[in-house]
Amino acid sequence: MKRNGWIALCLAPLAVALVWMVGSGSAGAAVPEPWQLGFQPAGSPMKAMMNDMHNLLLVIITAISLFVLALLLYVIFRFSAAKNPNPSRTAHNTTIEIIWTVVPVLILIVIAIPSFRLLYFADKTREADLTVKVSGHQWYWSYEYPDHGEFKFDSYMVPTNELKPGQIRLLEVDNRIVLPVGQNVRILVTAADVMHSWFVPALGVQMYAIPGRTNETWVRIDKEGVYYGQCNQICGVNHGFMPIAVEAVSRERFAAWTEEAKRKFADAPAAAPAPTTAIAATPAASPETPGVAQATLEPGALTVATR
Ligand SMILES: [Cu+2]
Repeated sequence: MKRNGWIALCLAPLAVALVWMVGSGSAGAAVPEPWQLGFQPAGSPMKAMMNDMHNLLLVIITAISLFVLALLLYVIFRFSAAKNPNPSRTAHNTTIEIIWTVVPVLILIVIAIPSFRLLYFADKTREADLTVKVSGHQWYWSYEYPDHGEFKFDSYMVPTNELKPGQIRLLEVDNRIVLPVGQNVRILVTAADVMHSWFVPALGVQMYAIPGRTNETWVRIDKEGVYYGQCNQICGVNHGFMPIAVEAVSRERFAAWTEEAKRKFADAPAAAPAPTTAIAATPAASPETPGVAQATLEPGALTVATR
Protein backbone atom coordinates (compact mmCIF):
# COMPACT_ATOMS: atom_id res chain seq x y z
CA MET A 1 0.00 0.00 0.00
CA LYS A 2 1.25 3.46 -0.82
CA ARG A 3 1.75 6.10 1.85
CA ASN A 4 -1.50 7.89 0.91
CA GLY A 5 -3.35 4.63 1.35
CA TRP A 6 -2.00 4.22 4.88
CA ILE A 7 -2.98 7.80 5.78
CA ALA A 8 -6.50 7.21 4.47
CA LEU A 9 -6.73 3.97 6.46
CA CYS A 10 -5.64 5.77 9.64
CA LEU A 11 -8.06 8.69 9.17
CA ALA A 12 -11.09 6.56 8.26
CA PRO A 13 -12.16 5.80 11.88
CA LEU A 14 -11.90 9.50 12.71
CA ALA A 15 -14.11 10.42 9.76
CA VAL A 16 -16.66 7.74 10.68
CA ALA A 17 -16.74 8.96 14.29
CA LEU A 18 -17.29 12.56 13.21
CA VAL A 19 -20.09 11.72 10.76
CA TRP A 20 -21.79 9.52 13.36
CA MET A 21 -21.49 12.18 16.04
CA VAL A 22 -22.77 15.07 13.92
CA GLY A 23 -25.56 12.95 12.41
CA SER A 24 -26.85 11.69 15.75
CA GLY A 25 -26.79 15.14 17.35
CA SER A 26 -29.02 16.85 14.85
CA ALA A 27 -32.18 14.76 15.03
CA GLY A 28 -35.08 14.51 17.46
CA ALA A 29 -36.41 16.37 20.48
CA ALA A 30 -34.86 16.83 23.89
CA VAL A 31 -35.40 13.23 24.93
CA PRO A 32 -33.12 10.22 24.88
CA GLU A 33 -33.70 8.01 21.86
CA PRO A 34 -33.14 4.29 21.25
CA TRP A 35 -29.63 3.61 19.97
CA GLN A 36 -28.69 7.22 20.48
CA LEU A 37 -25.04 8.05 20.06
CA GLY A 38 -23.87 11.50 21.05
CA PHE A 39 -25.76 14.21 22.89
CA GLN A 40 -29.30 15.46 22.68
CA PRO A 41 -29.55 18.64 20.56
CA ALA A 42 -28.46 21.70 22.53
CA GLY A 43 -31.31 23.74 24.03
CA SER A 44 -29.14 26.41 25.66
CA PRO A 45 -25.90 28.29 24.88
CA MET A 46 -24.29 26.37 27.74
CA LYS A 47 -25.05 23.04 26.13
CA ALA A 48 -23.85 24.31 22.74
CA MET A 49 -20.52 25.20 24.35
CA MET A 50 -20.39 21.75 25.97
CA ASN A 51 -20.97 20.13 22.57
CA ASP A 52 -18.13 22.20 21.08
CA MET A 53 -15.86 21.23 23.96
CA HIS A 54 -16.75 17.57 23.48
CA ASN A 55 -16.09 17.74 19.75
CA LEU A 56 -12.72 19.43 20.27
CA LEU A 57 -11.71 16.78 22.82
CA LEU A 58 -12.86 13.96 20.55
CA VAL A 59 -10.64 15.20 17.73
CA ILE A 60 -7.64 15.64 20.06
CA ILE A 61 -8.11 12.23 21.70
CA THR A 62 -8.51 10.49 18.34
CA ALA A 63 -5.43 12.18 16.90
CA ILE A 64 -3.31 11.26 19.94
CA SER A 65 -4.52 7.65 19.92
CA LEU A 66 -3.79 7.25 16.20
CA PHE A 67 -0.35 8.87 16.58
CA VAL A 68 0.60 6.54 19.47
CA LEU A 69 -0.72 3.54 17.56
CA ALA A 70 1.33 4.51 14.50
CA LEU A 71 4.47 4.95 16.63
CA LEU A 72 3.95 1.54 18.25
CA LEU A 73 3.45 -0.20 14.91
CA TYR A 74 6.53 1.53 13.48
CA VAL A 75 8.68 0.46 16.44
CA ILE A 76 7.35 -3.12 16.38
CA PHE A 77 8.17 -3.62 12.70
CA ARG A 78 11.16 -1.35 12.14
CA PHE A 79 13.08 -2.29 15.30
CA SER A 80 12.25 -5.98 15.60
CA ALA A 81 15.31 -8.19 16.34
CA ALA A 82 15.19 -9.65 12.85
CA LYS A 83 15.23 -6.28 11.06
CA ASN A 84 17.58 -4.52 13.50
CA PRO A 85 20.34 -6.96 14.56
CA ASN A 86 22.67 -4.23 15.90
CA PRO A 87 20.67 -2.10 18.39
CA SER A 88 21.54 1.55 18.79
CA ARG A 89 23.08 2.60 22.15
CA THR A 90 21.42 6.02 22.10
CA ALA A 91 20.14 6.97 25.58
CA HIS A 92 19.43 10.70 25.26
CA ASN A 93 18.26 13.07 22.58
CA THR A 94 17.73 16.65 23.77
CA THR A 95 15.63 17.74 20.80
CA ILE A 96 13.12 14.91 21.08
CA GLU A 97 12.92 15.30 24.88
CA ILE A 98 12.03 18.98 24.50
CA ILE A 99 9.40 18.07 21.91
CA TRP A 100 7.73 15.40 24.05
CA THR A 101 7.57 17.82 26.96
CA VAL A 102 6.44 20.94 25.15
CA VAL A 103 3.85 19.39 22.83
CA PRO A 104 1.73 17.83 25.63
CA VAL A 105 1.89 21.14 27.52
CA LEU A 106 0.58 22.94 24.44
CA ILE A 107 -2.18 20.34 24.03
CA LEU A 108 -3.23 20.84 27.67
CA ILE A 109 -3.30 24.62 27.20
CA VAL A 110 -5.48 24.22 24.10
CA ILE A 111 -7.88 22.10 26.22
CA ALA A 112 -7.70 24.26 29.37
CA ILE A 113 -8.67 27.60 27.79
CA PRO A 114 -12.14 26.60 26.48
CA SER A 115 -12.61 24.36 29.51
CA PHE A 116 -12.21 27.20 32.03
CA ARG A 117 -14.25 29.54 29.85
CA LEU A 118 -17.09 26.99 29.92
CA LEU A 119 -16.78 26.34 33.66
CA TYR A 120 -17.09 30.00 34.54
CA PHE A 121 -19.86 30.58 32.00
CA ALA A 122 -21.89 27.70 33.43
CA ASP A 123 -21.22 28.65 37.05
CA LYS A 124 -23.73 31.45 37.59
CA THR A 125 -25.43 34.34 35.85
CA ARG A 126 -24.77 37.89 36.97
CA GLU A 127 -28.00 39.21 35.49
CA ALA A 128 -30.86 36.93 36.33
CA ASP A 129 -34.30 37.79 34.95
CA LEU A 130 -35.98 35.44 37.39
CA THR A 131 -35.17 32.90 40.07
CA VAL A 132 -36.68 29.48 40.67
CA LYS A 133 -35.97 27.19 43.56
CA VAL A 134 -35.72 23.44 43.03
CA SER A 135 -35.94 21.02 45.95
CA GLY A 136 -35.26 17.32 45.74
CA HIS A 137 -37.31 14.92 47.84
CA GLN A 138 -37.53 11.15 48.13
CA TRP A 139 -38.82 10.82 45.39
CA TYR A 140 -40.13 13.83 43.61
CA TRP A 141 -39.16 17.42 42.90
CA SER A 142 -40.77 20.59 44.14
CA TYR A 143 -40.50 23.98 42.44
CA GLU A 144 -40.88 27.43 43.90
CA TYR A 145 -41.23 30.80 42.12
CA PRO A 146 -40.15 33.50 44.62
CA ASP A 147 -40.38 36.29 42.02
CA HIS A 148 -43.96 35.47 41.04
CA GLY A 149 -45.88 35.30 44.29
CA GLU A 150 -43.87 32.51 45.92
CA PHE A 151 -46.17 29.75 44.76
CA LYS A 152 -44.82 26.25 45.12
CA PHE A 153 -45.80 22.89 43.70
CA ASP A 154 -44.66 19.28 43.59
CA SER A 155 -43.76 17.38 40.46
CA TYR A 156 -44.29 13.62 40.48
CA MET A 157 -43.65 11.08 37.74
CA VAL A 158 -46.73 9.89 35.86
CA PRO A 159 -46.93 6.13 36.57
CA THR A 160 -46.79 3.86 33.52
CA ASN A 161 -50.42 2.72 33.89
CA GLU A 162 -51.65 6.34 33.90
CA LEU A 163 -49.74 7.54 30.83
CA LYS A 164 -51.76 9.33 28.16
CA PRO A 165 -50.93 8.83 24.46
CA GLY A 166 -47.76 10.71 23.56
CA GLN A 167 -46.43 10.85 27.11
CA ILE A 168 -43.02 9.37 27.65
CA ARG A 169 -42.66 6.50 30.09
CA LEU A 170 -40.52 7.29 33.16
CA LEU A 171 -39.98 10.89 32.01
CA GLU A 172 -43.40 12.55 32.09
CA VAL A 173 -44.51 14.36 35.25
CA ASP A 174 -47.83 15.63 36.58
CA ASN A 175 -46.65 19.25 36.99
CA ARG A 176 -43.86 20.44 34.70
CA ILE A 177 -41.54 23.25 35.68
CA VAL A 178 -42.35 26.07 33.25
CA LEU A 179 -39.64 28.55 32.23
CA PRO A 180 -39.56 31.42 29.73
CA VAL A 181 -37.29 31.23 26.68
CA GLY A 182 -34.57 33.82 26.09
CA GLN A 183 -34.30 34.82 29.74
CA ASN A 184 -31.58 34.17 32.26
CA VAL A 185 -33.07 31.92 34.90
CA ARG A 186 -31.22 31.57 38.17
CA ILE A 187 -31.83 28.10 39.57
CA LEU A 188 -31.33 27.48 43.29
CA VAL A 189 -31.08 23.79 44.09
CA THR A 190 -31.46 22.11 47.46
CA ALA A 191 -32.82 18.91 48.97
CA ALA A 192 -35.12 18.07 51.86
CA ASP A 193 -33.89 14.63 52.82
CA VAL A 194 -30.94 13.07 51.02
CA MET A 195 -28.70 14.13 48.16
CA HIS A 196 -30.32 14.38 44.72
CA SER A 197 -29.15 15.95 41.50
CA TRP A 198 -31.12 18.09 39.07
CA PHE A 199 -29.97 17.05 35.63
CA VAL A 200 -31.40 18.20 32.31
CA PRO A 201 -28.95 17.07 29.60
CA ALA A 202 -30.24 19.11 26.66
CA LEU A 203 -29.93 22.30 28.72
CA GLY A 204 -26.43 21.49 29.95
CA VAL A 205 -27.55 21.76 33.57
CA GLN A 206 -26.58 19.42 36.35
CA MET A 207 -26.54 20.56 39.94
CA TYR A 208 -26.33 18.58 43.17
CA ALA A 209 -29.23 18.99 45.56
CA ILE A 210 -27.81 18.77 49.06
CA PRO A 211 -29.82 19.01 52.31
CA GLY A 212 -29.01 22.18 54.25
CA ARG A 213 -27.20 23.80 51.37
CA THR A 214 -28.31 25.89 48.41
CA ASN A 215 -26.42 25.43 45.17
CA GLU A 216 -26.76 27.86 42.32
CA THR A 217 -26.77 27.36 38.59
CA TRP A 218 -28.54 29.02 35.69
CA VAL A 219 -29.97 28.43 32.26
CA ARG A 220 -31.09 30.39 29.22
CA ILE A 221 -33.31 28.27 27.01
CA ASP A 222 -33.08 29.02 23.28
CA LYS A 223 -36.34 27.64 21.97
CA GLU A 224 -39.73 26.50 23.17
CA GLY A 225 -40.27 22.84 23.88
CA VAL A 226 -40.09 20.22 26.59
CA TYR A 227 -36.72 19.21 27.94
CA TYR A 228 -36.57 16.01 29.94
CA GLY A 229 -34.12 15.07 32.63
CA GLN A 230 -33.73 12.86 35.67
CA CYS A 231 -32.28 12.82 39.16
CA ASN A 232 -28.77 11.56 38.62
CA GLN A 233 -27.60 11.14 42.18
CA ILE A 234 -28.52 7.73 43.57
CA CYS A 235 -30.97 8.76 46.27
CA GLY A 236 -32.86 5.67 47.32
CA VAL A 237 -35.18 3.00 46.05
CA ASN A 238 -37.20 5.27 43.74
CA HIS A 239 -34.21 7.20 42.44
CA GLY A 240 -35.08 6.20 38.88
CA PHE A 241 -38.65 7.47 39.22
CA MET A 242 -38.26 11.19 39.88
CA PRO A 243 -37.89 12.63 36.38
CA ILE A 244 -37.71 16.29 35.42
CA ALA A 245 -39.76 17.90 32.65
CA VAL A 246 -38.90 21.50 31.81
CA GLU A 247 -41.45 23.22 29.61
CA ALA A 248 -39.97 26.25 27.86
CA VAL A 249 -42.58 28.77 26.69
CA SER A 250 -42.67 32.32 25.35
CA ARG A 251 -42.55 35.20 27.82
CA GLU A 252 -46.22 35.96 27.26
CA ARG A 253 -47.28 32.38 27.91
CA PHE A 254 -45.02 32.28 30.94
CA ALA A 255 -46.69 35.40 32.38
CA ALA A 256 -50.11 33.84 31.79
CA TRP A 257 -48.97 30.55 33.33
CA THR A 258 -47.65 32.20 36.50
CA GLU A 259 -51.00 33.95 37.01
CA GLU A 260 -52.83 30.67 36.58
CA ALA A 261 -50.35 28.73 38.71
CA LYS A 262 -50.61 31.27 41.54
CA ARG A 263 -54.29 30.47 41.82
CA LYS A 264 -53.98 26.75 41.13
CA PHE A 265 -51.30 26.09 43.71
CA ALA A 266 -52.43 28.66 46.30
CA ASP A 267 -54.88 26.32 48.01
CA ALA A 268 -52.91 23.18 47.29
CA PRO A 269 -50.04 23.31 49.76
CA ALA A 270 -47.11 21.04 49.12
CA ALA A 271 -47.92 17.47 50.06
CA ALA A 272 -44.51 16.91 51.60
CA PRO A 273 -44.63 15.41 55.08
CA ALA A 274 -43.45 17.72 57.87
CA PRO A 275 -39.85 17.14 58.95
CA THR A 276 -39.81 14.29 61.44
CA THR A 277 -37.42 16.10 63.78
CA ALA A 278 -39.94 18.86 64.40
CA ILE A 279 -42.70 16.35 65.17
CA ALA A 280 -40.54 14.35 67.55
CA ALA A 281 -39.18 17.40 69.36
CA THR A 282 -42.54 19.06 69.99
CA PRO A 283 -44.91 16.40 71.23
CA ALA A 284 -46.73 18.84 73.54
CA ALA A 285 -47.19 21.54 70.94
CA SER A 286 -50.60 20.53 69.71
CA PRO A 287 -53.31 23.14 70.30
CA GLU A 288 -55.43 20.56 72.16
CA THR A 289 -52.89 20.28 74.95
CA PRO A 290 -53.71 22.82 77.67
CA GLY A 291 -50.84 24.51 79.47
CA VAL A 292 -48.44 24.32 76.57
CA ALA A 293 -48.95 27.10 74.13
CA GLN A 294 -45.98 27.02 71.87
CA ALA A 295 -42.96 24.98 71.13
CA THR A 296 -40.39 26.16 68.68
CA LEU A 297 -37.36 24.30 67.50
CA GLU A 298 -34.46 26.66 67.09
CA PRO A 299 -31.10 25.59 65.76
CA GLY A 300 -29.38 23.94 68.69
CA ALA A 301 -31.96 24.75 71.35
CA LEU A 302 -35.52 23.74 72.15
CA THR A 303 -37.60 26.57 73.59
CA VAL A 304 -40.92 25.72 75.20
CA ALA A 305 -43.11 28.58 76.36
CA THR A 306 -45.82 27.74 78.89
CA ARG A 307 -48.73 29.87 79.86
CU1 LIG B 1 -33.05 11.83 43.66
